[in-house]
Amino acid sequence: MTVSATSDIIARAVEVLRENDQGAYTIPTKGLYPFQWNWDSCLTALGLAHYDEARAWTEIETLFAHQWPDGMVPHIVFHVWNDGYFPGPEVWRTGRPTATSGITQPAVAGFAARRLFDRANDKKLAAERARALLPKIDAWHRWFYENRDPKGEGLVAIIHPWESGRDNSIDWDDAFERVPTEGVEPYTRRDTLHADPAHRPTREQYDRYIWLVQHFRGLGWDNARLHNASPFQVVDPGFNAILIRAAADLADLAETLGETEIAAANRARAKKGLVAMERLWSDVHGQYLCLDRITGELIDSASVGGILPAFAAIPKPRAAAIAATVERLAGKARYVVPSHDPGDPRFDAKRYWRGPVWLVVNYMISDGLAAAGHGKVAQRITQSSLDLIRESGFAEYYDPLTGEPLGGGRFTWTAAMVIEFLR
Ligand code: 9WN
Repeated sequence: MTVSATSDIIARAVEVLRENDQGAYTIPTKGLYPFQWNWDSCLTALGLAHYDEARAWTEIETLFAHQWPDGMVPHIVFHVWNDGYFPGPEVWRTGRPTATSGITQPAVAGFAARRLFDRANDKKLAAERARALLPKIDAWHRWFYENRDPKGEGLVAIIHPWESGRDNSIDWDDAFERVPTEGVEPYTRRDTLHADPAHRPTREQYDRYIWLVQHFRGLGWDNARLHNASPFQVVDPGFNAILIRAAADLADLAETLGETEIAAANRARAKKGLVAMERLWSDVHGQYLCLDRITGELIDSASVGGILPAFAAIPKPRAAAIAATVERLAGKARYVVPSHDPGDPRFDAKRYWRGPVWLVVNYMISDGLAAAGHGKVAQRITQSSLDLIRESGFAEYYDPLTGEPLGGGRFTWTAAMVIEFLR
């Protein structure tokens, strides 16, 4: 790409970020998602840092200002009233001073904080802001292992598909069958007003999402009880790998800042998690798989959640096998990395997390593969991502076969990732 083409795309990406900036936090996109989302914000901070380092730190600080007393960082913060999204605060009813949801999302904050710090031009500012965030991110990591790994196995479970960030992935289908739909209070979806219903989760899936919310609400959002009381407990390799990478990054950052206790605790979490991840490996698929904690069985579903662990310091042969898997996928889809293997009959090129390409996931996979020495495959992922932007703009997700833009438009984290890819 020429220098002027690159600076033109960056300028357009910055425009998207500014458009969705609410001052101290950024919304994912107007209309569809009018609040602050957890992992969106942390990844968005990387894009913000490109033109305003202080504002980038604020993005993560605002999220952590709404951390729960037990350490959990909620997946949505409802800063201001807006009836454009369902389920809103009146459904969650978590009783927080500023309304929040009651579940969490992938723990990218530790990774983002370290990356912001490493790249900072203003090291004094970065050290100050990072030092204040360290104990908060550490408390979140501790929360995960205390509340979502009750037997101390080194792997945490999600108790709601929304926690994974990959809402309607094929990974959840079988486990989701156990979630009833009786007693779900009547509701009206808002997402289908903003995006094509054929590209969104189904009505039946929404019933189950809401059943779980009502169930947890009935337990007073007491995290000490929710894991064991949930009919849905899935150990997702992508989710765990992000937490492991974040723990390792937080350990490095803490060491640099002389916070040795935080460093040691996170180093230990990452080490234990990496060993435990081996249980999720599948030679047949050349990637990791989810584990259904209730049945104790691996879930036969080759989704991008099992490729995402390239983001963590997994063993070299595992990274090599994942690189080969991505190359294999590149033979089946014009744009990588599809969120599900197109060879699987359950693959759906346009429906949200059942096939489409998402740039945030591409970013994490290519970052990990590059670090593991698979620069060519990482480059291929970057190229696909940039081709999608050039051809289809800053969409929420894209059809991996045609490149068609899908879901919400003018999307914040897509724009932030483009800035990252072009660095
Ligand atoms: C539920 C905001 C979020 C992302 C998720 C994505 C989608 C929400 C929804 O949008 O989820 O959290 O209502 O569909 O799946 O990854 O964080 O962009």
